[in-house]
Amino acid sequence: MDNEQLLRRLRRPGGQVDVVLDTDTYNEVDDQYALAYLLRSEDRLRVQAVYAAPFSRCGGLFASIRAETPAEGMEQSYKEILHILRLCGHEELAERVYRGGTMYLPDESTPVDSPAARDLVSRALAHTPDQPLYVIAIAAITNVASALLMEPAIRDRMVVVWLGGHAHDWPDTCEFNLFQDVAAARVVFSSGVALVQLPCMGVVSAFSTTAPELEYWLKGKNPLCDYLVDLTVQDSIRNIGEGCWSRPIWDVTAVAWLLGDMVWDRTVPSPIPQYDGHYSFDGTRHFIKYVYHIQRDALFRDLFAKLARNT
Ligand SMILES: [Ca+2]
Repeated sequence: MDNEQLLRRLRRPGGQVDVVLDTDTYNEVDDQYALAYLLRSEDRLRVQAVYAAPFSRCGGLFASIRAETPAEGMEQSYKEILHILRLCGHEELAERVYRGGTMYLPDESTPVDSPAARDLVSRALAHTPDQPLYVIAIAAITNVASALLMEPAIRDRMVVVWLGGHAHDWPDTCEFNLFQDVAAARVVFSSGVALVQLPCMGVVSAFSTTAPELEYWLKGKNPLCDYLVDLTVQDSIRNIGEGCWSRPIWDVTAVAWLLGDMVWDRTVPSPIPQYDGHYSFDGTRHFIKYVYHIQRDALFRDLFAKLARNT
């Protein structure tokens, strides 16, 4: 696919589109918001399937993470997806929640087989270059990379919106989603798939909230909101401590890219994630969309309004 075709596919879609979500839902607190926001944006986004992604402490590299192994993290995420579906009144989607990989890619040519990767292959093949499947990926990108390795033809039938890595001018790229599975990130960034990157530190880090803000806008609105507020406050006190804290709700921004101009992007050559925690750059590489700014207030306004709804 040449750059002209890539840029055409990377235009933000108008109207309704088909979407799948790849999520390490139990990892932190933000995937839960992202899944609920996706479900409550039904006027624009038709949820086709939800995939549980692996996550883990990576041998102590990310010490506060709640799973020892990727298999444990994926299974916890699978259960949390079902929990959020119940809170959102979308139990009918439970049969389209799929377990993902139980390990990270062993190398850049060997996929990790899983029900999620297989479902992504078959769903993407059922779409077309003009009506692609939108893949919102908010975890280590193992499942998406595996699907691309299993069936390279899906490359031209999907758009991947991935939250991972740090800003390209950040001193390193030792970010959780990227650094757990660098091989998977390298597969996706080199595949030529239409890709939107939302970098964490330096860009999405602006999408932060606080306990008083969450309690003002969400507390007491409905069981979903009460769960999200309690989860965020308790987890923040456990990890950051009592007192003054703020916290990014990272993953919501990947859903928001599909919803309008709350997330601003520009065109850049695809960076090359390296195993040493840095990017390399080559100006002759194919294009991706790179997010450089989040309209923080507009996005929180839309998020809170949708979460606080009673249906
Ligand atoms: Ca996540």
